[in-house]
Amino acid sequence: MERILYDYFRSSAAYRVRIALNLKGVDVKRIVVNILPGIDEQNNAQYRQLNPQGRVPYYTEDEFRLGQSPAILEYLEEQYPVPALLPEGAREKAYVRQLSSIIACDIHPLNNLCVLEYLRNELGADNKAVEKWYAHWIQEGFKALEKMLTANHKSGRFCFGDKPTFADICLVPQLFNARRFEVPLDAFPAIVKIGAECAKLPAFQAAAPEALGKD
Ligand SMILES: N[C@@H](CCC(=O)N[C@@H](CS)C(=O)NCC(=O)O)C(=O)O
Repeated sequence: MERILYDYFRSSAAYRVRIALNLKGVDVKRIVVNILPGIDEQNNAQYRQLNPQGRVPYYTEDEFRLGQSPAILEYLEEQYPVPALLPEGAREKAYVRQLSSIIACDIHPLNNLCVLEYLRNELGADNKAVEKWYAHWIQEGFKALEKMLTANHKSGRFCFGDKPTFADICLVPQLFNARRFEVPLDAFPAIVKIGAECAKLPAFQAAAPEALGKD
């Protein structure tokens, strides 16, 4: 079977999938789709034919094709269950998905490349305004996450207990973005601490944009 990840080193959604694949020890061939503004390989007819949404990540196993990092994570969890990246128990799983969704559904879509380009090109926002927008949505989401990670006894080394889950897989790329755009993180010590724990694991290290270099 040939597994392919259509990927871009600085895509945080693709970064999630790379971490999960590494944690589970699933080998893939990486195909780079350069989404840098001005290059925009995601809009090439050939790529659009494969993935009509024109985004990364996109994951294939022979003829099986899947977009959307949360769907890919769920698929990998079912298909390659060891090590588990969701805890046992319906409520525990739902809690981890809740943390992940704050990032994947509420923070990330507002700060996506095409949204920032729309603010700049269609609505006339300058860089300062775009940076303010970017930081605002990260901080809004992180405020809630920080409270949740400190107000209960569910977190440990990681967002839930002492093993990495989907929540950490979503958190680390979002932290990378926050640092890249110099969003102050002083108000989020629990998030920063968990990020540092994740950074000790080879699976997270190998998935990091800096480990891949500029594609
Ligand atoms: N919800 C999607 C988001 C995918 C997504 O938007 N990826 C970005 C990179 S992080 C992208 O491909 N952007 C291209 C564009 O905005 O044109 C997921 O989680 O996979």
